[in-house]
Amino acid sequence: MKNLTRRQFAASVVAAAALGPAASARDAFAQTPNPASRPDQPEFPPDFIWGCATSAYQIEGAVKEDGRGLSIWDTFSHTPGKVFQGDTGDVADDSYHLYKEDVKLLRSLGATGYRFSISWPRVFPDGTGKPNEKGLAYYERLVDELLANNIAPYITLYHWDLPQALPGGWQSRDTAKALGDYAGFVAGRLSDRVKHFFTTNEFVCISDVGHRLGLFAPGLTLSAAEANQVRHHVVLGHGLAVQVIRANARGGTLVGLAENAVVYVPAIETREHVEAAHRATREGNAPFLTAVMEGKYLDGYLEGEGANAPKVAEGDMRIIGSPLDFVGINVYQPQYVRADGSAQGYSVESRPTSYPHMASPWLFIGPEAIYWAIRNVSEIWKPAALFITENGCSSDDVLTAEGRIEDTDRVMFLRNYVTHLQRAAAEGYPVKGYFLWSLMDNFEFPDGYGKRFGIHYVDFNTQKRTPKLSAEWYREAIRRNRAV
Ligand code: GBH
Repeated sequence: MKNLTRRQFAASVVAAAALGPAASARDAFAQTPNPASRPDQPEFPPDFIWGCATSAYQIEGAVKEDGRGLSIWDTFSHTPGKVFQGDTGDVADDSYHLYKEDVKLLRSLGATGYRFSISWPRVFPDGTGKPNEKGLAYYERLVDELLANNIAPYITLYHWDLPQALPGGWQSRDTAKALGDYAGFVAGRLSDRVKHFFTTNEFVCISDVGHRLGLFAPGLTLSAAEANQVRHHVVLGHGLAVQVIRANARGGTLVGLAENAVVYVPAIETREHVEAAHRATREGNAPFLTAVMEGKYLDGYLEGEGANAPKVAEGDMRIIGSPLDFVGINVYQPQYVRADGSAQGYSVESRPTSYPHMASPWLFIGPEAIYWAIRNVSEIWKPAALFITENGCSSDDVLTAEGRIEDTDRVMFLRNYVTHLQRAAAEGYPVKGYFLWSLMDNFEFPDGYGKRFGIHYVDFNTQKRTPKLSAEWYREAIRRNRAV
């Protein structure tokens, strides 16, 4: 007993209680707590990166400054009816001017990493051709500010803001090459200070949500065949970016991607359902992550698409499958899967209408998704390293009269997801860092400013940033290097 701190003692009592009525509190005195569960003992590796994520169009504003070109999101957000209440990213969080303040927020959290994206049309206003030095200079200032505060920059090269000037956009194969050239240029200029680059963010949003569902820029509702070709161009662009980054960046630069793979969670953690989750992970992500990790499209995907399957040129798949240094996964919600003895071998469960979600109707709560994302991807493809490149939630945040935001639901969400992240780390999967989405409220694409994902509240009239309760929670988790 006298070797236990009060907190450890309390934890052992709780653990004993969980064993059932037979295990009395007195047994807890006698037990040596499992060292892995000691609250004071960090359970994440000592060099684990704790960060926040943002993206350029969602926070920067300053859309006409210093020679920036237009992106498809400028066009889309200014098209009536496309974004909630006609909101645009014209000003957003004005981070283009307030970036030093934003770095201070990161610093006050104790963050050791910051994942942000580069606006392609700031650097190449026309998408290709002559770079705009003033645009790049902004990112040099931001990177230097981060480094001066001991925060490692993690750069996403493409988070959906395609230069409007590129003819044909993602329907053109040339855009894949343009992405590679742009990414290689930026990495060549910044790799003296930046080690980690993500080529793209979320393939399916670029291709399907933008070109098939029409909910994101450029707002097209193409045929399946055309949309599948867009998918192919996007993964090809990723592969070219990997290659040109490697060719241009200094040695030691690490390249990966940030992908919202569908996360298949075994409905029950038994061997057969775990195997079903593996199969579903490969097949359900066939056009994207599976293609990138394996350098091929699964037969089942091509057969399923039939005449609509993408046209693949000689050599494309080798480019798409360019080896990566790490895989980043954005984790929001689970898909439950179970083995069912059918020809496919598994079924993806439908969701009862009572299944709980956060303020965004699509954001179903399933903290174990973060564990299974890491485990499935690790076991199937064995990447050298993984990052959780996004995780977080929307909440109906209310500023109280005292100026506080008691986002207890977001704290609940984060605490549970990070607990499952901790399980993955404790089991030895090579997860190297976690980037919370998001540092602050921002332009939430079609939801405009109507959905808040930040751990800092932003008053969009004054640009004042206020830490929410969740920011306090995150600071404590970072300080203790464990789920709290
Ligand atoms: C992330 O995507 C984005 O990377 C980030 O920029 C964004 O701010 C964050 O989500 C919060 O939304 O067709 O009904 O599913 C997460 C995955 C996929 C969620 C597309 C929203 C569109 C609505 N997203 N989905 S729906």
